[in-house]
Amino acid sequence: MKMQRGIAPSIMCADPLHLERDIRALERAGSAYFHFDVMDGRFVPNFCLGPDLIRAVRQISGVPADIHLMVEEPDRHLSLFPIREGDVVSVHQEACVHLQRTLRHIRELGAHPAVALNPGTPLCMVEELLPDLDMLLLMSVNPGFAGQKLVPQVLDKIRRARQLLDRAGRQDALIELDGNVSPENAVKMRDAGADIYVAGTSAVVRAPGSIEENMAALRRRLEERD
Ligand code: S6P
Ligand code: MG
Repeated sequence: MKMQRGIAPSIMCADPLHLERDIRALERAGSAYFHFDVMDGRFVPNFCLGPDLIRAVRQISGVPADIHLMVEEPDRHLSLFPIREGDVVSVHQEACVHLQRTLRHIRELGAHPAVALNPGTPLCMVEELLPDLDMLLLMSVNPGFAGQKLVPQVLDKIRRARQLLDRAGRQDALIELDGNVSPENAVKMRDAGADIYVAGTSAVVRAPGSIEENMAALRRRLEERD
């Protein structure tokens, strides 16, 4: 199944006491993916979500999962996740010693393999692996917490990432942006070549306004061309 462009709301930002309500609203509002942040308290200084929560969400929704593993040695945990065809699983370059093997493992499990890069990690760290990945996840904040400010250098990095993928014949591979994706920043990210937008507290989930209104407003901004 081909990967799709669009908005991937961050489930970490949903209201844990009203998770089902938020999931249903996000599905109705046309989420391309649900973005699940998995944190181990080591690779990042926080803990968050896990396979059981993803499994529970899958019982009430068919929206594909976008699993962002912010964990050390992700290979040890991959088989715990309820992966379906069409899902995408991102591992951090900074957390993998044998990254090509990890990407192959993700593909064998039936998901699209993706590499996530911290704001400080240069694109050349994945240059050899462009044939093995279907998506690049460019972090626009340092991972670990919602509600942070954009690291502005990422905008130029998006442009260079697109060129790198195109030159390698990977026009089909997509670029996802994660962190402080406000409507204003999303437009700049789009102009630089972004395809998938992780929408958290800056735009959709736990932002002022209802989930439906916020998703519609973000989509309108992304579709407007000036
Ligand atoms: C951060 C995590 C993200 C957050 C997202 C929240 O480590 O990977 O996916 O959930 O950044 O959105 P916002 O708008 O609060 O930055
Ligand atoms: Mg994330």
